[in-house]
Amino acid sequence: MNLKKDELEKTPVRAVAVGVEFPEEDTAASLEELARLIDTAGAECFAVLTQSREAANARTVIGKGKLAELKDVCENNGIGLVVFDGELTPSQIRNIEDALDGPDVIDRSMLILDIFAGRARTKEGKLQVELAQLQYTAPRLIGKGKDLSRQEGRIGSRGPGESKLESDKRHIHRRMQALREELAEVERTRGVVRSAREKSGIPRAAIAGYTNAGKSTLMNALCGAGILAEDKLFATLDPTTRKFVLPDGREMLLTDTVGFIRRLPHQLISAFRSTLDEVRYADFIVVVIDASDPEAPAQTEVTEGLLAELCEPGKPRLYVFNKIDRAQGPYLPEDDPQKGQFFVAVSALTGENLELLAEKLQTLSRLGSRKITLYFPHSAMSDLNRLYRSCTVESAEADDNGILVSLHADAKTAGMFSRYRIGDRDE
Ligand SMILES: Nc1nc2c(ncn2[C@@H]2O[C@H](COP(=O)(O)OP(=O)(O)OP(=O)(O)O)[C@@H](O)[C@H]2O)c(=O)[nH]1
Ligand SMILES: [Mg+2]
Repeated sequence: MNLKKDELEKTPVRAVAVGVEFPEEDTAASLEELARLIDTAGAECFAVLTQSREAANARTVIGKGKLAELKDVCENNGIGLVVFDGELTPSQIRNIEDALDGPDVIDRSMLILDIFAGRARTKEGKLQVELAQLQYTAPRLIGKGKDLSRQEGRIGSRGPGESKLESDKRHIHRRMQALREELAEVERTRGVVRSAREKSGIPRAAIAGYTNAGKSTLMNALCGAGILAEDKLFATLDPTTRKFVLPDGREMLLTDTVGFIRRLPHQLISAFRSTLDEVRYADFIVVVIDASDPEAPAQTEVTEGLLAELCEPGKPRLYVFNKIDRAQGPYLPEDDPQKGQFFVAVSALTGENLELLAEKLQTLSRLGSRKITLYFPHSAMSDLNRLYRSCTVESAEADDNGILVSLHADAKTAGMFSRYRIGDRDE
């Protein structure tokens, strides 16, 4: 593993991933993912170190022997960063840093927060990431504060350390409050846009799924959205909404969202609330799955777990098994309209089966809608114009006294024009 000196000089930050294998837990996939996260953060994952244990060592997570081995690896290979897969307490970080005497020590959550910080582009994204980072840091500072306050009464215990800590804490809490207020403002704007969309009656779907599943690529293929899609984790942080024209000519809105991952720090979920609300307010969800990844079942489980936190149960879903250009034809369950579950296998990259996907989007966008027939007398032309602006009228016939139209409408639109209604039937 020893590298020549000139090779060392070329490499910026070299990292080691460390994981503890507890009995009956599959840590291999999680560690592989950690290595990719390190790469995404701009460092190089030089080695992965694991130790099988019944339980974590309270002081240093891994045992003495393993820690010595880690120190060796670090010293011999110019390692600047050590990332633990599990969450570390502040005192564990201190203990491990003391033992290694050199590299920075962080945990998976801190790494994810760092990636988000580097990727946020919009004002909202930046505010959300900063809030998440402070939410992660604040209790840790408070934790240290407690350690110190226990020493109260001892001579010299009220040193500059503690008062600096107190002022840090106050500063952090003030900043968090300011961020929450700014975010509330952004959320209000988002709410206004959302309610305008709601009034328009256009069906809306959110594209959700594990990071790197191909959500943005799919969105680009469908809507020509020009969103950055790349082979990196968390390429997308800020949601983008675009129109998609369904095969029957009607329009719907698709929103590309931030990707999910195992053990996403909950501070990020709460800070990204307004972004993730796109999922809550969508009429249905397009769940993109990387069918070429052997981890797909576990990733789908993580996605479903997060979706359950974010929106009401039973919201209809279209499961898109993506990347079939490099996967063995995935097993595709039958559509179940009763449960609101639909399935399709596509390649967002080659465009294979995207027409079929569009048909399914059409079916889903009509769920809960019914065909209605309305008759507008000539005196009600302004209402008819309003209808034309918000819905796609499927047929129209004029007679001497007015115009007869039929269309697919959801309950809200049907209610809005109910006085012109002359009959309808369920789809
Ligand atoms: N072979 C193949 N690669 C694909 C397909 N769809 C997407 N990819 C690749 O998968 C990688 C991730 O794609 P993205 O669209 O950025 O994935 P995402 O789900 O938006 O990822 P995040 O925004 O990071 O959550 C890119 O390198 C894409 O080119 C596909 O159908 N086939
Ligand atoms: Mg994306």
